[in-house]
Order: sequence, then structure tokens, then C-alpha cells
Amino acid sequence: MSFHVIAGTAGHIDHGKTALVKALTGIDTDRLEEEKRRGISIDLGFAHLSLGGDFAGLRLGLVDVPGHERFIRNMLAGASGIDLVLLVVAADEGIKPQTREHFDICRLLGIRGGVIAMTKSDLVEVDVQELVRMEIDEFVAGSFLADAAIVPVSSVSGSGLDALRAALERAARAVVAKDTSRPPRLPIDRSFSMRGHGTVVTGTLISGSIAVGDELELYPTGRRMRMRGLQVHGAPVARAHAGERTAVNLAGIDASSVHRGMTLAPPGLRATTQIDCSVELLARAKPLKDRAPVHFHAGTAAVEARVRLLGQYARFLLSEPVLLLPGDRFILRMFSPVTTIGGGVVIDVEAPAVVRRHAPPAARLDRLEHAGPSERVALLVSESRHGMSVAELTARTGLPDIATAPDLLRVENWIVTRAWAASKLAHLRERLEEFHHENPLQPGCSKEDLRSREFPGAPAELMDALLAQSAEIVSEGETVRLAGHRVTPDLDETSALERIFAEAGLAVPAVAEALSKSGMSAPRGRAVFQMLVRNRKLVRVSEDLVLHASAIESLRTLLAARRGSRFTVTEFKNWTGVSRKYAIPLLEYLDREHVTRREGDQRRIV
Ligand SMILES: Nc1nc2c(ncn2[C@@H]2O[C@H](COP(=O)(O)OP(=O)(O)OP(=O)(O)O)[C@@H](O)[C@H]2O)c(=O)[nH]1
Ligand SMILES: [Mg+2]
Repeated sequence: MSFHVIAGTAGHIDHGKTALVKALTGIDTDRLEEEKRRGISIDLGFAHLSLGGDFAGLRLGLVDVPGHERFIRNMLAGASGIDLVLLVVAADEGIKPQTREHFDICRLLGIRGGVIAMTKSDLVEVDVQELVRMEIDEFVAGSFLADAAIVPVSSVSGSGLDALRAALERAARAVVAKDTSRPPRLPIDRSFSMRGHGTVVTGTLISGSIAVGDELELYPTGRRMRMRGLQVHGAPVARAHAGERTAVNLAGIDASSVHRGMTLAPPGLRATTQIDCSVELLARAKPLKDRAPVHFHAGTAAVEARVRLLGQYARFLLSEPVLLLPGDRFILRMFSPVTTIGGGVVIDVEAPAVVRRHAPPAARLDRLEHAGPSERVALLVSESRHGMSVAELTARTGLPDIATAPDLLRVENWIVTRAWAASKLAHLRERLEEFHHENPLQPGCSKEDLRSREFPGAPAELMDALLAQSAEIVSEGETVRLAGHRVTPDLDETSALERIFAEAGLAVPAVAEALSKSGMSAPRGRAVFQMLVRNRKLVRVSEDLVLHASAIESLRTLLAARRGSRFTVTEFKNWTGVSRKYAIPLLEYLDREHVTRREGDQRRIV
């Protein structure tokens, strides 16, 4: 199996980086006319070298960077994809300002190892070499390069090159391979058009793998395109893997519309302008001020940004969208003078507005920063109102396997936390209890009503899946009810209310008064009352007057004994003992029921 590692040069201007790359690989990475003329590197150069013999299968990609402080921006684009640094220190000059700045950048980018080449060793005596070695030792002490080999070399005589190759091979074998399981990302460092091929873009594939024919999106433009061809280190391949210097032949786009800083990646990720990060400032840098403008460099992108301080963390508002994922490293440089002041790690790519249900920003970032993949997903889901789609989580995390965490529940393409599901079910039970209370004689609540009230924005299946988990809630056709709910009302309550009317005879209280006497809640009382009316236990004589059926029956009996006779309202009041207020509606009712018939001021019993 072949093994790909990318090394990048670093070091002060004129210390012999480009000469060393050429001595190692035979490739002159200073291609530009201006570079030739001025004798300095301006832009990135690329070379490669096989290490450990043809069968060992270790291919080292080399990115040669310019040392001039004005081209640090280019250096940063090159350094972002490297696994190893080849730190170059000229024996006749020792540590110089860009030796320090490049070293700081590599450390802030999280580069874990490298080799130190003491170039131009042919120009100084051995005792001077020893002094420079001591200076270097002291410089890297305690850092990621503390154990790096320091190899004196001469690109002119070739001395030390074999030892340097051996040291590079050892360092390369210790590199932890880049993650091929994550979505592929290719931060673009060059774009040009090639006769007969069209647009070609190059970069270091920092994660995943890509194959000819794959559809990729050019971030942040949103344009989708197909790869026509792929090359790794100058040779055509069907698939490129993380850690490889990759050239991609793109269909359907002009080379001039693709720029350094854009990224090729599968659709479904998202370029962002607002990120929350941890920040490390260099010892020599002044503290960051809130709202200070900075240059923000990540991948091959360089944009301006504004800082918002969030405790020990910072939010950056980027002037242009950049495709970033949690865990990405970045470098900060100041505006005037433009110097490197620090760097950091992206923690959240969609810095949320401060929301009350979220933890305070710094506490939240502290949790996110130290969260493993599944905890990160769980935390983001727990902040959502009712879960998140898998697509959204992929864009927020770049993780390949979402929702494998035990405390998450996946419903189709939607993810919720189990804790949320449990509390939502408890809430639904309460809502249903209320509903049954208010509508005791309805079989259940409309499923659509419940869905639109309780799950706005969530996929339709979510509520069904949740309900399916609960033994206490029953979903029948288009209604949802509590398992214990029966349409038959409580007999005690029913008869209590009925008794109030029955015992009152014709001297009934007002309905509201009867209901409040019954001791039932108002909605329940109304429901039971309506049922008694429906069952004809109670008779609605008028809007305000309701009698028990037995009272009506006694009245009919009383009148039946006087059949054929005529009577006045006053006589009726005397017979029955009801007030005038009740007598009129009662008589009108009796007229409607054809028990009595109105004849002028009097009535006849028919
Ligand atoms: N004598 C001697 N000269 C060297 C050696 N390496 C490089 N040089 C010379 O040093 C000068 C600068 O070398 P480069 O390789 O261009 O330096 P660089 O670090 O790439 O410079 P920048 O890319 O501009 O930062 C050239 O004139 C080289 O010929 C060496 O090992 N011995
Ligand atoms: Mg150079």
C-alpha cells in the first residue's frame, strides 16, 4: 500500500529552501519569471520524492514556500495542508525573523513533526555549525520539533542529502495518516487552463478521497461540477486520497473563475462567515481587542475578519464565506504591521445567536471543544428545538457517521436526543390529558392539529415515530388519545350534576350556578352538562332555563289533571310555585310542546 505524506519547507528568505528541494528531487520549484529574475521564491512550488527505495512505497510531496515576509500569505496557503515541516536554517545566518514566524505558524497549524536542515553547511566551519546547532536546539526545545533531527547539508556539494532523506523518511513514517473517512476536501491553491484539457485546479487533499466522475461543489460559489480527470504527483489516477497532492480536471467552469481559497468538496457542506473558535496568541502579540480587524487564514483561504471576544474564546465574522469544519486550524495576522499574532482551532462553524436555551457562549464552547464526535452531535441536537436533520448535522460537523451515540434517536433522516424524546412524550401526555379533560366526549385529538402545534418544521414521521414509542399514547387513524381515555363519562360526576337539577324540581338554579355546585372543572362540567342534555335527562326550556326531565314530567302530570280548562299566568304561578321570570319561558315551552295553547291573555290545557 502506498503511503502519502506532504512536507513543506519553512524558513527565512534566502536560506536555501528552493535549492534544497531541487537538490533532493531534481525539480526547480521557482517557475515564475519574476522568481528567476529576483532570485527569490514568490509563490508556492511543488515537487515530490520517493523515499526508502521503489518498493517501500513512501511518496513524499514537497511544498516549497517563499521566505520573504511579504509573501507569508502564500506560505500560509502552502503550509495548511502539510503533515511535516522541513525547517531550513542557513548555517551562515542561524535563526532569523521568518525562521521564527514560519515555525510559529507550523506550531499553530498543529503540525506534529519534521526535520531541520542546516543548509549552506559548506559555507562555515564545523565549529560554527556546532554553534548554530546549539542555537537551533535551544529554539525548538519543548516544541513539536524538540526531537527533530538537525541535519547539516549542502545543496551545492550534495553533502548530508542522504542523511536528510533518511531523516525525512523516519519522520514521514511517524506521521498519523490523514482521515480518509471524512468528506473529501480539496482547498485549492492553483487554477489554470491546460490546452486540450480545460480547467485544472490543484491542492492537497486534506481528508477523504475523490474519484473521477464524482460530483463536487466549488465552495463558496455553490457551483456543482464533475471531475473529468485526476492526477496525483503528476500521474493520472482513478482515485486520490487524503494526503496527496492532487490535480483535478474540471468540466464546465472557466479557470479564471476558480481561485486560491476556494474548496472542492461534496455537496452538502456549507461555507460560513461566522465561526466560534479557540485562540492561542503568540507570546509577543498584544491581547486581542473586541471588534479588532484581523487577517484570517485557513486552508488556502485568506479573508478579513472581525473578532468578538467570548471569554477565553472568540467569534470571527468573516468578510467572505469559507468552507470550514470544526477542528480546522487557522492563523491570525494583524493589520499594520501585518505580522502573525496567533492561531486557533474552529469549534463551531455556525456560531449561533445567543439563545436562552443554549448555555452561555463560553461554557458552550468549552463543552464543544472537548466533545468527541458523538458528544458533539448530541450537544448540537440538544440545542435544537426538535432535533436536526442528518444533512444539517453533516454540514455542521463534517462527520461521516451521525447519530451512533446511544443517547440519540434517529427517525428516517432526523435526529433527536432520547432525553428530548422522553420530555416531548411527557409533554404530549399532558397536552392530551388537558384535551380529554376539555373534550371528555371526543375520542381524541386530531393528529394534524397536534403535529402542527407541537412539531412545526419537523418531518411528518417524527411525531408518529415518537408516539410509537409510548405505550400510554394511542394513535388511531387521524386521532391521538391517551390509552386510558374512554368516551363514557364519569358516572359519579354525571349523576351529581343530574341530581342538582332533579332535586331542584321547578326551582332550578341557573346553569352556571349548578355547574359550579357540581365541583367539576368548568370545561368538564360543560361537557357533562351537554351530554345530559343530549341524553334528554335535562330539558332546555329556554336559553337560561334548564329543568330535569322528571320536573317536566311532574308538570305534565299536574296539567293533565286539569285538561280542557283555561288559566292565567298568575294561576299557573300559584299551581306551580314558580316565579314570573320562570313562568313565561315555561309556558312558551309548553305551547311549543302542544301541552297548552295560548288564547288571548289565557291558555287552555290541550
Ligand atoms: N553555498 C551554498 N549556497 C546555497 C546553498 N543553498 C542555497 N544556496 C544559495 O542561496 C541562495 C538562496 O537560495 P534559495 O534556495 O533560493 O533560497 P530560498 O530559501 O528558497 O529563498 P526564498 O524562497 O526566497 O525564501 C541561492 O543563491 C542559492 O544558490 C548551499 O547549500 N550552499
Ligand atoms: Mg525559495
